[in-house]
Amino acid sequence: RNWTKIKEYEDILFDFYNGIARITINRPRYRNAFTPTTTGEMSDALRICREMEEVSVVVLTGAGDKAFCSGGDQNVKGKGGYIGKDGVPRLNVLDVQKQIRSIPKPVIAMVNGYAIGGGHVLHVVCDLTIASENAIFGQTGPRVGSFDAGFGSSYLARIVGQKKAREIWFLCRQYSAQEALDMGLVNKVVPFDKLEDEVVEWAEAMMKHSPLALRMIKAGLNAELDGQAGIQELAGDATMLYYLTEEAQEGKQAFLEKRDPDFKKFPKLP
Ligand code: 2NE
Repeated sequence: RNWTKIKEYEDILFDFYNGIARITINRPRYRNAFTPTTTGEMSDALRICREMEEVSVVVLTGAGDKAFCSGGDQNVKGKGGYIGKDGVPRLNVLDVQKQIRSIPKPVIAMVNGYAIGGGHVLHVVCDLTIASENAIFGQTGPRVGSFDAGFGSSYLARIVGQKKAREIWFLCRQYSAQEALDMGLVNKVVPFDKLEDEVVEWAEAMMKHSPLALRMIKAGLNAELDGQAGIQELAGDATMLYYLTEEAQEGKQAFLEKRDPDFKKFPKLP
C-alpha cells in the first residue's frame, strides 16, 4: 500500500491511505512507550484527523513487531507526571484519550504486540481493536506505582465487566490475544502478517456506510457513559444538523433583516 506522509514528527509517524489516517508511535527501542513529546504529537495528529475532510477512519498503532505501546516512558516519570523537554510534569496522555473518544470518526487500535499500562488504556478507548496473534494485553500500574482510574478503569469495566476489570488491575497479569478476544476486549485476532490488511478491510467496510450515521452512533454510545461531556458531543451534533435546516437559517436571517422570524411554515413532525 502506498501510504503518504501527512506530517513529520519526532516520536510518531503520521500517514494516509485511501481515507485512512494512521498514527504510529515510533519508539520501538522503548517498546513504544510515550513521553510528553509523543502524546503532544499524537494530540496534534488527532486534531488534524478531526479537521481533515479526506480522513474517514483513524488507525492507531505502534512501530515494529513487538509493541503497540508500553505506556508512559518510565525514564521520564518524575514527581507529578511525565517530564517533558520544558521540565514540566504532565499526564497529557489523558488529552489523547479524550480526543480518541470525541473525534467524530471511527478509531481502530491496530495492536501489533504489547499493549501494556497506559498503552493498554489507549487501545481500550479506541472504538475497535484488531490484534495480531502475538499481541499481549495488561495493566501494570499497581506494580510500578501508577494507575488510571478514569477511562482505563470505568470504561474497561464496561467492556469486560467489573470482576474482570478488577482482576486486570489488581493482579497486573498479562493476557494473550486469544484471552483478550474471549473477554470481548478485542474485536478480532489475525496473524501478524495479515494485521494491516484486516484493519484496512474493516476501515473500508465502514467507509461504505454513512459517515453521519457512524458519527451519531459513536456520540450516542459515548453519551450514555460520559455524562455531561458525552451529552455535549451528541448535542453538538444535533446543533450541527439543526444548522443545516431552513428553520435554523430563518432565525438568523430574520435577525439580520431586522424582522420577526416566521417559524410557522416549518413542519412539526409527530
Ligand atoms: C512491555 C514489556 C512487557 C515488554 O517486555 P520485553 O521483555 O519484550 O521487553 P523489555 O526488555 O522489558 O523492554 C525492552 C526495552 O524497552 C524498555 C525496557 O526498559 C527495555 O530497555 P533496555 O533494558 O533494553 O534498556 N521499556 C519497555 N517499556 C518501557 C517503558 N514503559 N518505559 C521505559 N522503557 C521501557 C515490558 O517492557 C514492560 O513491562 N514495560 C513497562 C510497562 C509499564 O509498566 N508501563 C508503565 C505503566 S504506567 C502508565 O503507563 C500510565 C498510567 O498508569 C497512568 C497514566 C499514564 C501512564
